[in-house]
Amino acid sequence: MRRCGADLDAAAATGTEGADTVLARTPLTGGTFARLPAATAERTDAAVDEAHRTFHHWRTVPAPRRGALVKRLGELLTAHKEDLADLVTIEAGKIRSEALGEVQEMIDICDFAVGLSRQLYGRTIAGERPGHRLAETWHPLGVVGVISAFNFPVAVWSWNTAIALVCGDTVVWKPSELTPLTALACDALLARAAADAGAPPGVHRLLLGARACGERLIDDPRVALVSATGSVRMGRQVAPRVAARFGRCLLELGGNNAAVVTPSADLDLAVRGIVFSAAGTAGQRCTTLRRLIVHEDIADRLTERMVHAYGQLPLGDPFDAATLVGPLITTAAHTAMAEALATAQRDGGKLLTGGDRCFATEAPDAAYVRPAIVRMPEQTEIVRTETFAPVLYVLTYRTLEEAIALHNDVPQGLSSSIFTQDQREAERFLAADGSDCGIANVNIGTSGAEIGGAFGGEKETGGGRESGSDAWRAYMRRATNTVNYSAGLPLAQGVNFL
Ligand code: UN1
Repeated sequence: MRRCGADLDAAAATGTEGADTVLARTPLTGGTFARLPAATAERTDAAVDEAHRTFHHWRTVPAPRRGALVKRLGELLTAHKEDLADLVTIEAGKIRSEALGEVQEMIDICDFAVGLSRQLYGRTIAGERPGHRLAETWHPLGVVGVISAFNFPVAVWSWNTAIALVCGDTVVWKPSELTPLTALACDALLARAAADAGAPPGVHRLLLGARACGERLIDDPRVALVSATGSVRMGRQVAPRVAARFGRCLLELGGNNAAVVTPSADLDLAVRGIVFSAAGTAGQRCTTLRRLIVHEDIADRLTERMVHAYGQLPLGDPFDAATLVGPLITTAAHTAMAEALATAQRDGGKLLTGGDRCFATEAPDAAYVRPAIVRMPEQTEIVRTETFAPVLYVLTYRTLEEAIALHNDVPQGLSSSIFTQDQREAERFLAADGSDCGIANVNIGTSGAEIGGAFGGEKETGGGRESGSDAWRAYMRRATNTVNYSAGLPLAQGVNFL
């Protein structure tokens, strides 16, 4: 077993976190190494104020010129890909390849947004009156408040920011308190891109801070859209507050993603897809595979192979090229995982592998934990709950109807997949009465979506869509235009008046 990187421990600062301080820390050791001033209420208001003032100019800049800013950002992200990936590993604990992948996701969304900056299409509509033209136009919306989580500390920001900027919006970003350095780096790169592209610096403001700062941001009536990624608990608080002032929300909350594995599945491919989705990123993606719904005839064979594959997963220092599983974000995440495993076992679940903590002596403040697989007799409450850690629950089914019912019988609705070589089964899973998730895949796992599709999910996942496809529409306001170029004034619906 390799040692985890403990060298940062030496640089770890002591001291406690207060409302006026954000600590830079690393899950590699659990140590802190810098203290940063948190945004005060005044700074939060000033940031929104500047973004709001800048919006009034930015919305008049032609969209392709706004695209030039995002193009420059993409170039800078490409130039600094390695450095940013280092920060992602240091602050979020991602293995090298996934950290690089996260930065690539940012570069990809910049490309997408640049193309989009020439394609913010409205449409003309067949009107019912002669001499009239009916059309719709998309206009910039306003200030977008972006609240992001630790697990994708930069990619989710970039999905929102790249799209918002080409849409003519300005952005105020409150990142997770756990990842302030990646946020500072992104903010600095965007500031440089703005200077290079001749865009005003106020298109983007960063707020490092804790809950109070986020609350002030979401309550500010000048923030037209709050795009928040995080837990269902957070979403439950944000949504009604924003709704109370008739603001818009885009929510990307918890997932409890499942894969159905049918008897016809290619098991070699399924095992690889399942292991990446369930144990990759140490189980800390919104899209992480948390439930495996396997046909009873292949359940023993598949779980045996899964347990074997889990036994081969190198756990340790995410900077080591051979490591596939890095640390959990905090020791509290390990506590939550241990509690979930205990509950599952009380419910009759059988722990097949994992759950044990490693390197506890070398790095007592870090949480290196072996990904776990638990075979469950049924879908109990703990299985229906998202635990943000690498726990995979295995359930069995007899008929596809039963599998789909089990699949959908959870409060969350983000991502899903089916492993099958039977086209009928695949199509059934993708149909209107199949998976109820925002993402439904065939023969790949639940995680690792490309940026080109709309990303998000239903039910307690919050209903928002970010990233590709036409998700940009959430960042704009739609105006319906009726233009009368005739000398008459016929009224719609045949109404006569005057
Ligand atoms: C998240 O976990 O919040 O599909 C985002 C994926 C990544 C994005 C995950 N592209 O797993």
